[in-house]
Amino acid sequence: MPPLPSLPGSSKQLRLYDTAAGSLVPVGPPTPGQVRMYVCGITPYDAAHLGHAATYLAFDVAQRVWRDAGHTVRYVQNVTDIDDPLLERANRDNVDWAALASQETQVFRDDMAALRIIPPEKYLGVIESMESIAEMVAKLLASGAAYQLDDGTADVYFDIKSASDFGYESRLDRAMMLNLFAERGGDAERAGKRDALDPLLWRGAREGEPSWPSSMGPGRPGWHVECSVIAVNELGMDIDVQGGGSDLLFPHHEMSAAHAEVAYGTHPFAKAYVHTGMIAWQGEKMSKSKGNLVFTSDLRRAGIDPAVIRLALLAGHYRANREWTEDLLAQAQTRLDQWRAAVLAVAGPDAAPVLAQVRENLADDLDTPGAIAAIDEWAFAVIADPEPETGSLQAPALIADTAEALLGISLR
Ligand code: 5CA
Ligand code: ZN
Repeated sequence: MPPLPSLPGSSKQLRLYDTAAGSLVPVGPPTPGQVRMYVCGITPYDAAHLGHAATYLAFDVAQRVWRDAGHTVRYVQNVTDIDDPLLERANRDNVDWAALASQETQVFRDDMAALRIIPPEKYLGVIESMESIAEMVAKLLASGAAYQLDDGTADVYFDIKSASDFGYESRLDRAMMLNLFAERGGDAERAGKRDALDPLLWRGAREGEPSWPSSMGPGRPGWHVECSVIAVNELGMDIDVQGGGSDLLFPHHEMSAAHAEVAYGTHPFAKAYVHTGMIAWQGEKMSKSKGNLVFTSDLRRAGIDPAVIRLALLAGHYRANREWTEDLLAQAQTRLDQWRAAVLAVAGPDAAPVLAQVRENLADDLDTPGAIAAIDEWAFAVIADPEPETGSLQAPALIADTAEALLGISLR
């Protein structure tokens, strides 16, 4: 748990862009209470890259705003510790898939800690949640919302027509859904499915693949159902935020919400569906499958202060698709040096308006560039006039606390 200084006053109600509504919506109660958030975790077949870091940072800033508003935050994340990409990588590299998963999960957790990301109360793996996942699939099967293929595989699919308002989260047309489904692991062409978009819920055991017992027969879960089960088991339905990168909107988040809504007969799965933009490098989305990656752990090993990485990523808005550059890192280093130098001053311009501005910016859909600009302005004023005749003696400490509590940047 990173240090979280308390600040005078409090943040106002956070507004975030909800993909399902297509607009900003208030998230969390208007007065101090509880916020429940589920964010999709990593598939640990490779080290975490800066795209992952950017996504978890966005939800970290949200959590900081909620805490500053006086809320308690219940936050859970899964770990996709069994899935096709993990098995494929383990096979390619001739390593044990379970060892690979636990090793990369540890690197990820260390990265998150170094970046001062407030950890979720639980990281839950698919394997440790297997019994509940199998129960959920069995329940969907028993209710007729899922069906088992009779081609000898015993694979189970979710019938998307059982979800009365399927598509409400992503609001895409069918052609677009089919495109994304094919691009992101779906099997539209599979014979025997009721609808090409029906997603896999349970994959019957295959030769050479790990499997777990269930009432459907031995096998392992499809991807989307793990997040429905882990989220609902830990946090219940009608959570405040389901979060992740924009690459998860369809089919993953749409399907996770639909599974849970159909299984529990209540609606919605989440009050707000929040999606971060994609970090690109060398012109293309950073992705494990493409291999154009900058790893957080490599930057750390090269001696780069994690606060610089954090500041570099926060310099862009979380919803914008944006390019990672060396320049971004250099600018963040300069900024951090300036901020650290400025808070060493004996006095500075009143910091209360800066805190108010940072809060205003962050409550407005996490405008971190705006919040950073507010602190820049204060720091430039101090650097321009380090020995002001009038100035607040409390200001440097309040600026340091503001940066630490709300942006996770330690200036001391
Ligand atoms: N385990 C699943 C979710 S259940 C998964 O998508 N894992 S992941 O390792 O591929 O991605 C973890 C998170 O990082 C997801 O929220 C994903 O949307 C996000 N992410 C992946 N690549 C990028 C990127 N280039 N920029 C921003 N976020 C990204
Ligand atoms: Zn997920």
